[in-house]
Amino acid sequence: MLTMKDIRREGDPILTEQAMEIDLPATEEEKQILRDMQQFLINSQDPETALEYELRSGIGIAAPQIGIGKRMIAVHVTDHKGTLYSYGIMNPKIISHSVEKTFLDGGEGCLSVDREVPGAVPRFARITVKGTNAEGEPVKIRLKGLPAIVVQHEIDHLDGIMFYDRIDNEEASGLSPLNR
Ligand code: UDB
Ligand code: ZN
Repeated sequence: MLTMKDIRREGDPILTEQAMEIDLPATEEEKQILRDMQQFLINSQDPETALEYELRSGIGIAAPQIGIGKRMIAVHVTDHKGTLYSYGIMNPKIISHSVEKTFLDGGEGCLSVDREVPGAVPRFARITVKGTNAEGEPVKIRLKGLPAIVVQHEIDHLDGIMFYDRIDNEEASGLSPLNR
């Protein structure tokens, strides 16, 4: 079972590296890692399990965060209407997105970051994502709102990008290069 001690923290080089595409069909080991990531999110959202193992309540996780430089993400998140969006995706790719941007009020945090970093993180309001699930089936998912933000945050981890790299901070040092 994955716990917080498996989570790589800020400063670990794997969090700033590009993750590798997964050769398909995925190996049984790769599929199991994806299921373990999904189970971590479920466990972390279960009040009793979270308390027992001191888990932060996670809504998404990317393989580099557990030390695996491969393109896999898991999300397990409920939107404002109470609909559950639960996916494990290999080689996720945003194939289209809105021009409109959105951001979380109160900014973003990260399981790999043990401090608060204030500031709005611009994200596409709507995305379409393609990839392959843990069963090896192709998936194509349209998302908006919080689930869309989570998927963008997780795909950024596969590209070595942290949420604070996208904060537009005009006062300190001009716009972040990622927003230009
Ligand atoms: C999270 N959770 O899981 F807007 F009901 C964060 C942590 C780091 C605070 C645990 C979170 O933002 N929960 C949340 C947000 C809402 C409404 C709500 C619950 N992550 C996952 C992560 O670090 N993955 O790499 C950070 C999120 C920030 C934006 C999307 C992912
Ligand atoms: Zn994160």
